[in-house]
Amino acid sequence: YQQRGRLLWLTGLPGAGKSTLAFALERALFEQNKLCYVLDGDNVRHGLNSDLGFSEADRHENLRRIGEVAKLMVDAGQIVIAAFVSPYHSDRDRVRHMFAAADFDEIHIHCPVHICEQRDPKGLYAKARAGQIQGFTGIDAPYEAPQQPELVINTELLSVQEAVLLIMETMELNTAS
Ligand code: GGZ
Repeated sequence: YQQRGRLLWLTGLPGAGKSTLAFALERALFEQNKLCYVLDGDNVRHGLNSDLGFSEADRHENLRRIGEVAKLMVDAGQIVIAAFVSPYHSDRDRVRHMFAAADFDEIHIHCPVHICEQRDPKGLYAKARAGQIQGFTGIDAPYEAPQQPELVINTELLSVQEAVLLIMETMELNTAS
């Protein structure tokens, strides 16, 4: 079995399409017999990080732990796809610096906030607007867009299929190793 472990870090607003793309990418990689695994809020925040909320400090700790888990999985040879809002430069850069440059790619899943709010797949923007959730990213908590990501995917313009192909090509995931 030959595979280089690496981390693909998807960052973006809630509703931008991170998890959708992460799982579509995972499927495409499985089809090439690559070992990969998606880390996202649904499998991390309910277990490992169930003690954490969405304060700035808790987000830092959430992403610190995720970085450490991803590091172990990459060491074990996995392609890890991490899909987290990860709104602060500092957290993303800290994770970046845990990896060799060739093993880490930051992908900005970009979508204008008004489109994310229209999509509102979990109804959380509506709750934030109604004051039922405080500190919601994009409404009353900051999102610091990446300044030098390896790739920007605009999900307002690209289909899921187009986005997956662009990631696969840019990150050279179509090759055998
Ligand atoms: C942002 C929140 C919040 C607040 C709950 N702010 O669309 P979703 O639902 O599935 O994605 C969001 C997810 C964000 O968790 P992360 O672990 O990715 O965040 S971070 O990287 O900032 O630690 C959203 C939901 O959890 N959610 N409350 N206040 N997103």
